Amino acid sequence: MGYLTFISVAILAIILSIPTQSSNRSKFNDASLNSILKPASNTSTWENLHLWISSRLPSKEVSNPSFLYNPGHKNQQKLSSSSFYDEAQFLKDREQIGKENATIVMLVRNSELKGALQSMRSLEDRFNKDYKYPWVFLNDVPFEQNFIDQTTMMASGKTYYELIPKEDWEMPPHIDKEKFEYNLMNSWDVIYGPSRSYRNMCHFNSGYFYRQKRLLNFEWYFRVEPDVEYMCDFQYDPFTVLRENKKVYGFVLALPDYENTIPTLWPTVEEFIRKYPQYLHPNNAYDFLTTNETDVFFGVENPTNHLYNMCHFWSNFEIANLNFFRGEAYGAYFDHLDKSGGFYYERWGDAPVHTIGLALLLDRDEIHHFEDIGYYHAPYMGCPTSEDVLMAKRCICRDKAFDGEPLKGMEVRPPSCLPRWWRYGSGKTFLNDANYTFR
Ligand SMILES: Nc1nc2c(ncn2[C@@H]2O[C@H](COP(=O)(O)OP(=O)(O)OP(=O)(O)O)[C@@H](O)[C@H]2O)c(=O)[nH]1
Ligand SMILES: *[C@@H]1O[C@H](CO)[C@@H](O)[C@H](O)[C@H]1NC(C)=O
Ligand SMILES: *[C@@H]1O[C@H](CO)[C@@H](O)[C@H](O)[C@H]1NC(C)=O
Ligand SMILES: *[C@@H]1O[C@H](CO)[C@@H](O)[C@H](O)[C@H]1NC(C)=O
Ligand SMILES: *[C@@H]1O[C@H](CO)[C@@H](O)[C@H](O)[C@H]1NC(C)=O
Ligand SMILES: *[C@@H]1O[C@H](CO)[C@@H](O)[C@H](O)[C@H]1NC(C)=O
Ligand SMILES: [Mg+2]
Repeated sequence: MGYLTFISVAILAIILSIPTQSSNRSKFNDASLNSILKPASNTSTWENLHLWISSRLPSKEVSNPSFLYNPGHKNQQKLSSSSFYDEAQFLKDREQIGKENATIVMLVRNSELKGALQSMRSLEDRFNKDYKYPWVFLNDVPFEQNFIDQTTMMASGKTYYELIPKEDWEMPPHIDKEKFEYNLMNSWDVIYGPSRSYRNMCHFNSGYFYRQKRLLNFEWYFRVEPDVEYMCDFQYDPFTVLRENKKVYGFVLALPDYENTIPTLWPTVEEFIRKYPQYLHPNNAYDFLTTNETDVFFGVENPTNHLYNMCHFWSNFEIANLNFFRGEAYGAYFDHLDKSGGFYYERWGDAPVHTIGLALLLDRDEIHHFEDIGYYHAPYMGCPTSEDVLMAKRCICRDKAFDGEPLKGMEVRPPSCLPRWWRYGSGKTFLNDANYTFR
């Protein structure tokens, strides 16, 4: 047995002996152990463990733990159905490899643990295991210990669990409660209309996620939802691609929204445009948002009685720069919308709100369509079409939705807005245009 192996095994024995002395996690004699297993709600399990372990182990072993579960290992403890998992497993090397000032972020409920794990597994396997970007989890109620434990184990990078302050989540005081209740009760025909929490969620995702304290530490975010799937290997760092190509926002799918969720959104946007013309970018994508044609989507009539054609980037997937949202222009835009009350009197989604803000306030060339990522959120999917790309990136594009319904790519089929983006947005371009010179 080599010297280093001996040390590792000795440390293993010490570590394993501590938790196994008791089957009740909340009853350790050592006060510091109790604090690890019942962390203060404002710190993550990972941070507590890291602090505790790093104060006891030589740094070499911490960065290269050799005590993960291995049935072939001589000193492996015996497992039984009542064995509690070994907290030392949290101790993998979570040092970030990716070079960007970036994090993955998921707003999620405790009840969505399984869906969260499935999305995490997919993104870790396809992308993040090679980069180890941290994960930030946001919730309007405290995360349960089980949620923290399982998602921390699924992550390759560090994990942070944040409680959203009440004033960032709940209805702002200027909303007329009676009008709100009345409209809520009378919105059965609106998708997610009668749900209070859905309105809080859309309001939060429109104007508050980027102000959360933990996210102030980062410049870039990758938004992830429970129950989504990434269907190709990334093979590159999308944060780097956006930064190097001077992009601010990246999307995969673009679709029209339901008219009855946002009856007064566009008139409110027009007020904003009149009031703050200085914030509009001269090379904006206004023409992507508006349609003065009767024939909009492959023969589908424009359903609206105003110029907005309902097209939006599907915001359950976003890779973007937080500083855009934290900037003066978006701030003025969000405040204007928020004051109108439409997030609560109607059921404005964060997708059209983000999209209109992006399309008006940015140079349209700062918005990037990721055509090669392969992404599924029920009921739609976007997947590469080139056979070469599909094979090189080991894509497995779904052909059935979770419910068994046939599923086809949503990029150019009705009612996709992507063709509009190519025509009126930033066009259909290749990032490495320089190498495609057609004569
Ligand atoms: N913490 C918390 N997260 C929420 C709440 N409501 C929604 N979310 C999260 O917000 C995101 C969007 O909610 P979804 O229910 O997926 O809404 P959606 O994508 O429009 O609709 P689906 O088709 O059901 O996916 C998801 O990441 C949810 O986990 C809530 O009340 N609390
Ligand atoms: C663990 O300890 C707590 C606090 O002392 C106690 O309430 C709980 O019943 C114990 N659980 C088991 C399984 O012994
Ligand atoms: C967590 O809360 C405790 C008291 O509740 C406080 O002393 C500590 O500074 C907080 N830690 C962080 C990282 O905010
Ligand atoms: C990351 O970005 C944030 C927000 O722009 C900034 O405050 C922070 O200093 C940056 N961190 C690093 C390491 O550059
Ligand atoms: C829309 O088209 C009609 C008829 O072509 C034209 O008169 C009108 O000015 C257009 N409106 C806008 C806002 O472009
Ligand atoms: C284009 O090709 C040249 C060499 O042929 C290479 O150095 C360069 O990195 C390529 N540019 C891009 C954006 O791929
Ligand atoms: Mg969703």
